[in-house]
Amino acid sequence: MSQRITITAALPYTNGPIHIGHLAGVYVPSDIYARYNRILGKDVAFICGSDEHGVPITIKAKKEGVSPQDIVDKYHAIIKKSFEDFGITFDNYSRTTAKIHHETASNFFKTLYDKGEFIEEITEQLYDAEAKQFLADRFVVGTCPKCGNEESYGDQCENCGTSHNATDLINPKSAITGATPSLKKTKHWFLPLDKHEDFLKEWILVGHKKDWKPNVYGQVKSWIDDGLRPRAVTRDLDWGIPVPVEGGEGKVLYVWFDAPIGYISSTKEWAEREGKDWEPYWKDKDTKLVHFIGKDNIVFHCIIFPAMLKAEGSFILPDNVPANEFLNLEGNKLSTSKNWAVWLHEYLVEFKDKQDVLRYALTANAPESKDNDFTWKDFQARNNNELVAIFGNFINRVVVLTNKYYEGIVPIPNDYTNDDNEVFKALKAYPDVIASSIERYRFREASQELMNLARLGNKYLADQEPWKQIKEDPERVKTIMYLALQIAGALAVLCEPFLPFTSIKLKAMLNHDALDSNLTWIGVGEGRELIQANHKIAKAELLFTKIEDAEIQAQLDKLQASKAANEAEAKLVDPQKEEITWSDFSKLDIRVGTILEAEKMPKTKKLLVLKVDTGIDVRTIVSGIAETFTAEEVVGKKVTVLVNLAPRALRGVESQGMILMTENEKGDLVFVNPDDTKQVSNGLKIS
Ligand code: B3M
Ligand code: ZN
Repeated sequence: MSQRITITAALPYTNGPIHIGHLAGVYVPSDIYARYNRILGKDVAFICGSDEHGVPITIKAKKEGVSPQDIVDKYHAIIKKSFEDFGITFDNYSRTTAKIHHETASNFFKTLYDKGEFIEEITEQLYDAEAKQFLADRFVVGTCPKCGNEESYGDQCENCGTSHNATDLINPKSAITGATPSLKKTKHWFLPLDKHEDFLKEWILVGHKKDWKPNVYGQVKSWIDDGLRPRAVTRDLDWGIPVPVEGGEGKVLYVWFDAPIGYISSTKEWAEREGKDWEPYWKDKDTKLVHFIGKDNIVFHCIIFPAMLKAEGSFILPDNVPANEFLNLEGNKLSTSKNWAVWLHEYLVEFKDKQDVLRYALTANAPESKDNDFTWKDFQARNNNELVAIFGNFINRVVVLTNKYYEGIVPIPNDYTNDDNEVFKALKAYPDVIASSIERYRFREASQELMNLARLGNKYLADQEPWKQIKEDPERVKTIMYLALQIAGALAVLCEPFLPFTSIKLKAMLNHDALDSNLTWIGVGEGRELIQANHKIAKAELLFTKIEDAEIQAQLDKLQASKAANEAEAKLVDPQKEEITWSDFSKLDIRVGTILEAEKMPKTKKLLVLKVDTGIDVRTIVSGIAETFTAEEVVGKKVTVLVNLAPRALRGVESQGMILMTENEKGDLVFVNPDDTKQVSNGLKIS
């Protein structure tokens, strides 16, 4: 029986579409791992689904004036499609609103309850009297007791990753009304993490010291060293899985209690569909369980979920939790609310059929051991200098020349030279080299080894120059082309986990279906004949195409526009100025006026010199509006004028007042006009 591996990828929250950060951090590495293990014939269950409970979804629904169900239906469909489009090969993609999940999570809770694994306690929780609701999780924001971040959520600080209780926050404020919450008594069930401390220490700090990534191990160790405390696993909310025990009416399971159980229910759903038994995938101690997550999820997967599984008693624990750090975009943190992101569904419109390019760029630059930056320039370079110039160029030469010299029929090789033997030897080593990196969750390294194999092929052709030798020594060229075809075959197989769409295309070019079964990962490593002499390959097709500067510039412009919109929005919501008295206000003399004349101030970009009828007099006002308006278009305009502002000289012209203006989101100036539909005479006071 082949080894069984259960691979889970963090369930994305369905409160928005997904972006490159999600792909780089979790879904591409887990997909590489799943594909690789399937290629080796392992019994893989690659599991994911939408995380459809939790406060972020309720908040989004409130904002849009729709129901939480509407929100999760919408984003579940978008996210699922993005995964399919990028070739993420989940065996099952479920959702936590599914009936099977509600039942599974509910039963899990009941089992722990019946076993006496919870503490039931009435405690004081944060309450917003105005909104008439308890403030759990993201409904409350305050200062993190550990790192001082002023925008920590009730259950977790996104700055330092600490998971805490909402009542631990310093200066808590309701995210709904902004009010300072009061305390109100309510009953909840707590998982006593302190009770599991010894087991967690033994299991992780002793058992996984060597094989877990240092960033994961370090975080877990620091939490354990800080001391673990009971954590509430229920909430006073109305969106979620109802608490299934007496006294649980009106309460739901904490989203981080139900979500990881989602891995189990998704496995069940898959097994039912496939006619399999789900239990060995979660209960057989020979099964290897691996959780792929982002670093903000470490505490839940390394402490809370294992404690739950242990308390339940019949489940295995993860063998590894290869969490990634964060990906930034062009030097700034990825942000959904600020639209600082590359959305997967938009990428595919702009870079049609270039899924593998993004997969490759994100893997080659994956945030495996530290936060990393995605830049469009790097993306372009990965495509143009590596995928096109090395991988694509090599394959194109091999396939074009084989067609040109031999009408696509693989030639029979002659004797090998020393160089040939060296290349054969190097080729044979690649499957193990790449496998070793993948097994250690070093996907960047693995992707670079794959590119090194393409480099080997490219260099071999460049050194041997078959296009020169074809006249003088056609027999030698047969050997060269035969060997180059073996490298092309190896690339077709070894690139599959990383570049699945390319692998399919390349296999089609090599007419893979008509080959015997040597062309496999194992076959390459054993030095078998991958592409036999006399086999006929197909015509060349381009695997990759160059990405032009203009395409990259368009992406940078798009980000620039997001930045400008954010800045404008930030301006719109400038905090209120210091309070003034009524008498302060009454000092301002604001009148209706009409611009009678306008001309550009010589040698300036911004200034117009205006003659304005204020009803009191006709006076000169110098106004910095020339970048938005021409002199002609402002003449005749009714405007609002502050008339008693002390005069001041601008470029030698005395300005006797100020025209009131504002700036829109795009940064254009806009007149604050008196209502033009009514007759307003010059000189009328504005108060
Ligand atoms: N939905 C958090 C996140 O998207 C969460 C993961 C759940 S995995 C069980 O970051
Ligand atoms: Zn913090």
